[in-house]
Amino acid sequence: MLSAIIICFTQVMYSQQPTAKFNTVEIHTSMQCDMCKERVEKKLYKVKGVVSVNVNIPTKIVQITFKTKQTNIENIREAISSQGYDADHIPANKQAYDGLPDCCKKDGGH
Ligand SMILES: [Cu+2]
Repeated sequence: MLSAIIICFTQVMYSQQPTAKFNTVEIHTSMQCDMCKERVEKKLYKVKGVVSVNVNIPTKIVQITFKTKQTNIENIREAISSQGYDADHIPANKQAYDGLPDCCKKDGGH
């Protein structure tokens, strides 16, 4: 009886594996501060399929885990760009960038 339950459980695990594929990527951005971090995190968590977002401001790298069936890295880069930040080879959306506070811009008033 117990072994039957174990076999059943194992089969469920195996049958679910192909549908749940995740990918973790790192994207280089032009984020400057914690405000940028919040802005980008908020946006990325709205992207369907994104399961985790990890922003590192000192390195400006965002680590994102997503479901490969629901989204892809290009989509995610576009989402970052739409908030006014460069994402790897995709430049920041100009309108969004112009709307950022000065401290969040690349030359940041420094
Ligand atoms: Cu900022």
